[in-house]
This record gives sequence, C-alpha cells and structure tokens, in this order.
Amino acid sequence: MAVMAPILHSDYIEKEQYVQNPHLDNMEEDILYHFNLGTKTHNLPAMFGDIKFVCVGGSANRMRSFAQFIHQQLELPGNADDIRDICEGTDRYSMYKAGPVLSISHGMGVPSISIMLHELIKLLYHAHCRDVMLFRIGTSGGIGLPPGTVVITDKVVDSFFRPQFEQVVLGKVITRSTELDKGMAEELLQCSTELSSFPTIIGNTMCTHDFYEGQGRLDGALCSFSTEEKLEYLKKAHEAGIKNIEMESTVFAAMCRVCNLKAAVICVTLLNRLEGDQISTPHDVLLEYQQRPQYLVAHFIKKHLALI
Ligand code: R2B
Ligand code: URA
Repeated sequence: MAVMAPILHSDYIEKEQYVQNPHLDNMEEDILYHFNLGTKTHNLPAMFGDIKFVCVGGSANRMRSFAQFIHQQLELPGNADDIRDICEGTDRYSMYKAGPVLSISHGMGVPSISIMLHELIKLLYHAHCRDVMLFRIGTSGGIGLPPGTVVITDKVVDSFFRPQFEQVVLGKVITRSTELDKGMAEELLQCSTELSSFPTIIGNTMCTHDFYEGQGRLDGALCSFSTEEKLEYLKKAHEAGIKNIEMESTVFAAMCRVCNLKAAVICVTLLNRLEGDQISTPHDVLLEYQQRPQYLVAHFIKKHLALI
C-alpha cells in the first residue's frame, strides 16, 4: 500500500471539479490527518479511484451497517461482515468501501462534518475520481410530520431561515449558498414512489448549531425561553416550508456546491417537534427509522448502476 504518489502537475487539470485551493499546488505531500491517510503513504487512486457514490452520516456504526447493506444489495463478492474500517488508525471518523460506494461517518455538528468534508473532497481529487455523487443520510426532528417520515431536502436553511452558510474566515464572515442538486432530489423522490414502503416528502431542512436551545428544546440543561416562544418559532419555521431540523446540512450543501459535487440530504424524522422534545420512541423502532434513508439511497444507486 505504501506507494509514493507525489502531487503531479497533470493532476491539476482535474482539479476544478473538486478542490478549490491554489495552495495545494505547492504541496509535495498531503496528509489527510483525520482519516489517517496521505498521498505519500497510500496509493489513493488505487484505493479510491472507482468511487462514484459517497454516503455520509453521523454515526460510525450506522455507516458500517450501511456499507454492509450496500455490499449485499450490489451483490459484491466476498463477505459483507469482513468490510474493514479504512480509517482504523484513528477514531475521529470511520470509512468503509463497498465497490463504488464509500460510506463515512462525520460525527455531530457543522465543525465535525466540515473537517471530514475537506479531507474527503481532497481524497476524491487525489484519487482522480470523476462524477461522484454525495448523500447525507441522517436523523432529524420533524415539524408537523408523523415520526418516521423521510425528508429529502429541497432548500437547506440556517436558524434564521436563510438558504446560506456563514463561516468566519480570518475574522470576517463569508457567506456561501446552500443550494443542493434538484435533479437528485427529484430522482430520490421517484425512488421512494417505487419503493412505496414509508412516507417520504421533499421539503426544506433547517440546520442548527445545537440540539437543545438551538432547536428550541425546553429539555436541555439550560433554557432561556418559554413554551409559547418555542412554539411560535417552530410554527414560523413550518410556515417557511421547513419540514425538519438537523445539524450538518448547511456546510454539507455549501462545500459540495463550491466544489462542484452533486449532493442530496435525506433525513428521517425521529419525532414531531410540535408535540415534544424528548426522543422516547423505542430503540428498535428508531433503528428501523434510520434504515429508511439507506433503503432510498441504495435504490437510487442500484438504478444508476443499472442493476434494477
Ligand atoms: C441529527 O442527529 C444528531 C443529533 O442527535 C445530529 O448529528 C443531527 O444532525
Ligand atoms: N437530530 C436532530 O438534530 N434533532 C432532532 O430533533 C432529532 C435528531
């Protein structure tokens, strides 16, 4: 595996599709620290050159199960249980490969997924991958929907209901659009019609920087607002077409867009936030809910590979 792969000038031709950073041109080696991978220590084109679909989600166990599920669905050779964590040298993120599908965990929140995406996008570039599609498969709190509903994101909005992601860079605020690929969202909705196994809708998704106060919960260690104020905020969100709330989609959409990667966000709702804050649904029901976005994406991938 220890094949030297210097960053060659010819690599730059393919760069526009993914990385957007002229400084990378001056680096002899790129260490993807949080993946425990690097351009001099690993032959990234040999390891990842065939990747066409990347699925990311918060939990390492869920992304391992997803890789095993995809392995079975694509009828790949070998035993799905033998799939190993490519990032086993670090416990920051987990990464599994099943044929042309990469499955990676990103932890919770914008900073965690953002670090992972920087290294993933550079990995795709160093591996010379082309025409890759990205999916975030996750969980969320629904607004006015029965728990278990799958929401395919139309617009990603921030806590002010704006379709943008703000990042502080060198002490200044940079604003990036959070527009996702419309075609992928429509195709995923079509997949849900074909599966017709669980309720699925297209709607707006709000991304917050906190699970408790930041999502208007009354049950955190701190709470600075009343029940009425909470409901007023959630109802305003509902009027703005927001169907669910989660914690990573703004930066996911923004980074994919800047780097010309087609991307979609598919999250299942675990509860209806107009009815409560605590997630009290039994564990086995929650597990089944979390498989729903996986089924949808597996169906999409199989269609794209002409397997169905
Ligand atoms: C959904 O679920 C997590 C919080 O429980 C967070 O990562 C998210 O976006
Ligand atoms: N994830 C969130 O971010 N919020 C919820 O309410 C449930 C899952």
